[in-house]
Amino acid sequence: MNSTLYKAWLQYAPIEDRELAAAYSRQLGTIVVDQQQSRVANAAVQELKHACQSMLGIVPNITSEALNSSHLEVRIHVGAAAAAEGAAEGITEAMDRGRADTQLDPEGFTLVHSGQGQQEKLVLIGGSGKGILYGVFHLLRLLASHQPLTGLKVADQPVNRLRMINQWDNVDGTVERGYSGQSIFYENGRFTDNLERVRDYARLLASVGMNAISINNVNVHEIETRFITAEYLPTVAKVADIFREYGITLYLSINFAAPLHIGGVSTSDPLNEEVRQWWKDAADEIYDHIPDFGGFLVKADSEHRPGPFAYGRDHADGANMLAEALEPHGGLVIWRCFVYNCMQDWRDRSTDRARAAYDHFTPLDGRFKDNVLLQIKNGPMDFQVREPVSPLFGSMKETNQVLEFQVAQEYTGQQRHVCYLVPQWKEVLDFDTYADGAGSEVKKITNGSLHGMKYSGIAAVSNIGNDENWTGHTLAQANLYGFGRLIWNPELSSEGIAEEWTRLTFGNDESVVKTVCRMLMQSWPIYESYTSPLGVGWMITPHTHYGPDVDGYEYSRWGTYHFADRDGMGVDRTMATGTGYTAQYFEPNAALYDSLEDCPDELLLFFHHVPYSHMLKSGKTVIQHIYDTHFEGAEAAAGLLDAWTSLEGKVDPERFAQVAQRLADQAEHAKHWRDVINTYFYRKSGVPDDSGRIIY
Ligand code: GCW
Repeated sequence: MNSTLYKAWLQYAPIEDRELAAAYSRQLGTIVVDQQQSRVANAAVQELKHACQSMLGIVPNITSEALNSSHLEVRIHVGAAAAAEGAAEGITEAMDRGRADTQLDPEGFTLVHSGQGQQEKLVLIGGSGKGILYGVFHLLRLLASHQPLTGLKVADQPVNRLRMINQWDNVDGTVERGYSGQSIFYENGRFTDNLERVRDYARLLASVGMNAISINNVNVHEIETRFITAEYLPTVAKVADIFREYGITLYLSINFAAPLHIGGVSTSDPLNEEVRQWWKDAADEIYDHIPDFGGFLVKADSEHRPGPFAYGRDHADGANMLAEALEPHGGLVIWRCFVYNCMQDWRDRSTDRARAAYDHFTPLDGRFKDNVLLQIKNGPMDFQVREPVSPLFGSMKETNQVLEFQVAQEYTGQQRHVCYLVPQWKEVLDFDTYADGAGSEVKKITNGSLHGMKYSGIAAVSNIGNDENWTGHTLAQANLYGFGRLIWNPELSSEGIAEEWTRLTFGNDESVVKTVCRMLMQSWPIYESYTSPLGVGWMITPHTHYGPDVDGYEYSRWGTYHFADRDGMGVDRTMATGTGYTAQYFEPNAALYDSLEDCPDELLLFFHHVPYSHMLKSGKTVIQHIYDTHFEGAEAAAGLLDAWTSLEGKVDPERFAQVAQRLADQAEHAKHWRDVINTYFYRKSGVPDDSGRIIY
């Protein structure tokens, strides 16, 4: 496929500016590669070659001979100081960033320009083939956004070690919480024969620095349980090989009850010797096929999935058993903390789903093996449009932690509404947990620095499928792009990432760049304003999670309540009168959230039950806030369509029409949200709107 929709941010659009194109052609016309290139570095050079053909109309000459005329030199330099080698001027200075010192990280690179005229030289040095790969994509970003290479002096390396994407793809071809068509990996109960699209996905992921993928849903069904057996491993190995070429390590989600279901063992008890041996044999078999296999992603004792609880064991017992099997091969166990009681009675006020992960896991701190990482969702509930940060971050000082985001917009408009999530993720990463006093931000936990952890990182649920544009909504591509870029370096700004993506995706017309960036930056606040107010969450249609249904989950067993009655709404999670959830935070966060006066407005109803007349810091009552934000939000959604419409003729017709259609649907659906929410709360409270607008 060759459409603009398909190419996403790897458009490699021809560069019309002749002078610029001539300079790039001179600088990149010859590529000198050193003799012992790695396979990943080769893939990078091929990408560069392909991009040069597309952007500049030239086919770079690739050689291993040293040259005196202008060229790009690409080489790997393992371990030792690049500066000491005198490889490129000014390198030490350029490397003075992030975790960098004069040692070149295996995933890091330096890219330095020197000389002029026919003697120009660009030198790209990677700490390994992966460094070269990331360096090439950096270079290509510069080209696509028309930035000069002259005087360039870059040194970069990822801040987070594990940068992972989780596919929730099922072998029947469906994708759990997928909003972009069917799986690109599977169809009709088997792996797809055409892996070209998987290769292009690997390119997209690598281009933003991702280095790990799990390729099947965490809810592991019957056939998928067998992926770790000789029956499927040769095929899994083929997929692993494609990702390997782009520096991406493959993981599988496993079924904790596999020994029982497919192993002929009568139990899956993690302390049973036969079970332990079964997992060891399974691991040996996997590594015979995939020597660099990453490890297992595990959802256990969660939403009816099997786990150690069935045998009276705890999650450390379960995770450690798997870790022991993977350990001799260098594999990791990524164990999810999304564990809660999903069979709660709404009348039971003592059980609080928000408390669950912390209550389950903090007592186990220090008991997990070195190669176990706990994967924790960003918030204590489930990827709502607004939630506080999970209090588990920083609370387990002897346990490797991975943060889990959801790029798929399950609760944020399902890629039918535009909702650029990078600003939300940035708030999470910048959140100060105070685990070790001020300055204990979540980003220092994901990069391992706060507690000196061996393994750590960030994962996210993917938003792609086999729709031509990958993500259903073309603007949702920005979330996948943004996830990769932000976790490479959490110091990047949301605006900066939006701008990069827009230039790469739609070109450099300044009015397009400005308009699209503004739309993206407005989109999360807009979505929040016409959906669920003040951090209360949910209020969506059960199961599908799309569209408003205020009481949809109110009397159900999922633990997701707003407790609205005629007097007020919100969940009391305070220490004195509520569930005590606020006490799971370190001070001063605990006191901040616990206090009705100090709790930030946007999270008020997450932490407190208040009357509709409660005055917010904004100077409005809760009920008036609900009315105002819903009227304004629906209007702002219509404004997004207007903004996009102004770009007609500046964006290619295919993508213009695709986005216009989605924005039109969003504007309509936002009105629906507005009316359902306003009517509900008007009927409940009996309080009229100050401005006398129509509420049905
Ligand atoms: O968000 C909820 C989803 C489930 C999902 C679960 C999880 C994969 O609604 O579809 O299951 O979270 O994260 O495990």
